[in-house]
Amino acid sequence: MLRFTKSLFHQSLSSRLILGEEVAEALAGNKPIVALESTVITHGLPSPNNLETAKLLESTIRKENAIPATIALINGKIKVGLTKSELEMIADPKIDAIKVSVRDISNVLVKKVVGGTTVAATMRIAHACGIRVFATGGIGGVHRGAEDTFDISADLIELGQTPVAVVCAGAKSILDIPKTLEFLETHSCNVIVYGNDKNFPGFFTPKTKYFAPMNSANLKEIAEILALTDLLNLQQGTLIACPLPEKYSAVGYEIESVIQTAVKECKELKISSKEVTPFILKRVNEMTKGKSMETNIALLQNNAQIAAKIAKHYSDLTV
Ligand code: PSU
Repeated sequence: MLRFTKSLFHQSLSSRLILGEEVAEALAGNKPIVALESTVITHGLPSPNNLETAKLLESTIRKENAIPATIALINGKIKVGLTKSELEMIADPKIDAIKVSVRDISNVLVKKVVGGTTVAATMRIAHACGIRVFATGGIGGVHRGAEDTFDISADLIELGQTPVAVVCAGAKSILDIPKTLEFLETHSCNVIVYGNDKNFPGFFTPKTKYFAPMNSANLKEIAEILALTDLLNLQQGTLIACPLPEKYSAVGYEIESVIQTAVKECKELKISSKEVTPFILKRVNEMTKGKSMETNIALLQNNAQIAAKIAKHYSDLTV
């Protein structure tokens, strides 16, 4: 639901929104497709790990016989399904990409610069193209202290209104998880934990003490929920929260304590708004000597694989 006006749509949407060849073919043939965001490449991971991870996620999705569609803004165009050289370009720190949420899409297009799309912007663009499933690491949420700062990610607004399934590992404990879940509930986002219990995952930790309303260990059942959401025209996002695989969980709990230090530093340095998440990710990675990044990459890959399986079930159900 990119809300271009009608005249703008006729004049230039097709020249602004460029589908990669494979993505266009997959959409036409109702083949499984998984959207991927690009803020994680431009701002979430350091170079060269960012490019390696972007390629790894695409190949993980292909192994499951689905088509990856990495989304980014490049020189005035919205690109859905990047070429190898476009992927390399956005991953290059010299490009100095902008972090693009929905608010920023038009600005970055007019300026003809490079933008890494957040969960919110990626959802909006994926939906405009007809892509139902999207894989990422973690979502933005309600920041701690939001009662004073009002710092709430636009990801949550989008999750309330755009019918795209976001497969993630929950939200980091840099966020206020109970408030994030409350906000999602208020905005009618359907939150499902993948697995045998309802504990919402905390990104580096497989379980928090907070609960989602629903869990399912059956990916076909999750795809059925998506298809039913379409049928009933519910216009809501679905957040599919996948706990970090068990073998990484010990490290996950260790990283968790470091996060608390990084949050404190962030406050002391008065870092705010969209700079908060990139700052904390960088500091946590430094303090854990790269362990947080390894875990981050492992969970991104896990989510991409699960998303591809859901996309496959969904395309089987909607032929
Ligand atoms: N959480 C992570 N890594 C990330 C992000 C979140 O662990 O890279 C990115 C995602 O793109 C998410 C965005 O959509 O940060 C949220 O930013 P903000 O809180 O400024 O809306």
